[in-house]
Amino acid sequence: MSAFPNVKKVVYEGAESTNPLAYRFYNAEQKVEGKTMKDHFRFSAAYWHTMRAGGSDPFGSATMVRPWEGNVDNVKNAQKRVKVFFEFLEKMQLPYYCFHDRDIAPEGKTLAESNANLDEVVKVFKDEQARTGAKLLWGTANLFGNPRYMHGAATSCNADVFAYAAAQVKKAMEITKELGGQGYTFWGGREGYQCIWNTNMKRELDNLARFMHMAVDYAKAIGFKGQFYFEPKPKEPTKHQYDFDAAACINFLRAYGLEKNIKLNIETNHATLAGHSVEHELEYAAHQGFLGSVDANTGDTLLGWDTDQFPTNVYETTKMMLVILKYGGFKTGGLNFDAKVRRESFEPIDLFYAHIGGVDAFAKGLLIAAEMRKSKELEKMTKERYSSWDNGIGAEIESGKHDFKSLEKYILKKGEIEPNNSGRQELFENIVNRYTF
Ligand code: XLS
Ligand code: NI
Ligand code: NI
Repeated sequence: MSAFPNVKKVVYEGAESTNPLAYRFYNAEQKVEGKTMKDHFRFSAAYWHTMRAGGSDPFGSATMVRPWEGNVDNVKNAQKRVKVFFEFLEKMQLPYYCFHDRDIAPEGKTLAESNANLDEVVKVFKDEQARTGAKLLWGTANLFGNPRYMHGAATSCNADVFAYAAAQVKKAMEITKELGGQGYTFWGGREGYQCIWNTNMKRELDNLARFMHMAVDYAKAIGFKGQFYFEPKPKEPTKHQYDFDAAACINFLRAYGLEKNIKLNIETNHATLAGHSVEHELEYAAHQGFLGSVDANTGDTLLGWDTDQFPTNVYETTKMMLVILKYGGFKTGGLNFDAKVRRESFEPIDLFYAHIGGVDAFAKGLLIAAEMRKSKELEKMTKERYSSWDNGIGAEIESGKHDFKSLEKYILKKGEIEPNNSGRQELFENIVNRYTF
């Protein structure tokens, strides 16, 4: 029984193709810089959006028509949904997926019931993984949906809530391990605050770190070898999320001794909400040694919230791929489409169009980035811009031979100086366009 009887496997047909259900640039086995496209991207679909987003918004209820959904969200219905998802992954040639515990199985009346529901559904995931070869990129726990998490989870003012969250993450890590998951992600959910008057910020942050240390310890205890990720996001749902951006997350991890165990999962729309670009966040995380994985989506410049749209902007994907290539590509992470179709795009076929657009935007971005790297044109111009550091006084400073006193002496002797050559920003931009169009 197929959920998508009218869709055949989506394959590469080349740039000239006008088939809306084909890839124009993504050719899984094609090698770029010595590695297949499949291995460069490690594309993943997000269970929460692809299977669970109904299209509701603050003004109206769900719009999506999903013929495979039953009337009640019970274990049987959840199991049926898993099969639909894997058919989708297969037809799209997506090798990975990600989930929250509560996306895949209904929450029960007690934790024990929720865990039992998970076990029943995980069985089907295991079978479908074996059948299709698709793999779990990372798992996570939903520590924000249930009203018990209204004040946060690990940063809750209530110790019982912290304990509940710990128990929930324990189980989420167990099923992630059972499914051979390659990572586990912490996204802050409600880890932040709305009002400073009623908030003990230090206590909340100390507890968040305590929580993550417990997770790291438990991974050791059960032999879970996957990579932990921390996902920055500056706002939504709380006014001040503690995981604001890459720099704030890295500071937190270092301050609490978690830097060896946790890397970052950078999301495009979260970067823009923080007032950064995604390439800034990627570059910042990567040069500090924290680039782990990417949640690929995009926001809308005219809307100020996390719209989680599919990425289609080739400029943006080119910039992202330039950073990812520069730092040697993904080791454990991948490109997870943390993106959903619009409320008005309510038919199942739209899930295909959306993911095809995202995949192809990245494939095209990779091809352009690789061309730019091959010619080294921009690299050379940037190197030239910093050339005063390559020898003479610059090289001496960088090798630690100077201090304020010796530099004063140097300048007194040298007299007035020239700042540098022109920054040539416009020329750089024109060169980028030459590769893009
Ligand atoms: C929400 C986050 C979330 C995480 C996983 O904005 O992006 O989807 O990726 O909890
Ligand atoms: Ni995300
Ligand atoms: Ni998001």
